[in-house]
Amino acid sequence: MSENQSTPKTAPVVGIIMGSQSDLKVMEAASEVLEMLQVPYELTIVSAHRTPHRMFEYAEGARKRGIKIIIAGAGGAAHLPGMVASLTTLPVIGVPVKSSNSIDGWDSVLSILQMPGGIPVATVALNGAQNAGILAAQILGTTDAVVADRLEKYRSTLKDKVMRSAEELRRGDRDID
Ligand code: RP5
Repeated sequence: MSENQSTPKTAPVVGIIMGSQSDLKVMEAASEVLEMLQVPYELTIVSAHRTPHRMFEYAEGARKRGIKIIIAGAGGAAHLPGMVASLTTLPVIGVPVKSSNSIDGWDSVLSILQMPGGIPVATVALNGAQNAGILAAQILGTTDAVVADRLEKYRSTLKDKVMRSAEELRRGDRDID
């Protein structure tokens, strides 16, 4: 299966898939964080309901193609992450998307979260694609010291930002809208 591979140019180790083009505005947060951490990924659309055979092909072929972790996002009757998890022993991170066919987002969350014993999906928050990307990098970081180091640096930037905001507040530099 040929996939739309984004930067960086080396072979992808994370597969980002989503049920519809309409999920992209949420799911691109996962690709942005992987780009920042220089983790090669691929990104494509695989619908559990509209392209079930493509889903089988993707999930069953992913490991052979060098993918180590799959991030799968879907909304409403969000069966993609769970079904992909049932077809591979690669770790699957599920992103519930609040989509056009979601009632309130809980439908997406529960469809992905409540997996039966034996077939786990690591479910992040509603629209939590950024954390899905970070979690994928953290899993890679268990065996890749370079990625682990980039994650440490990223964490430092988060801490620095909080400390800067706290200092601005202390000095009374707070913006008032
Ligand atoms: C799900 O249905 C997709 O993951 C998407 O979140 C939702 C709506 O899809 P579209 O009708 O916008 O294509 O399968």
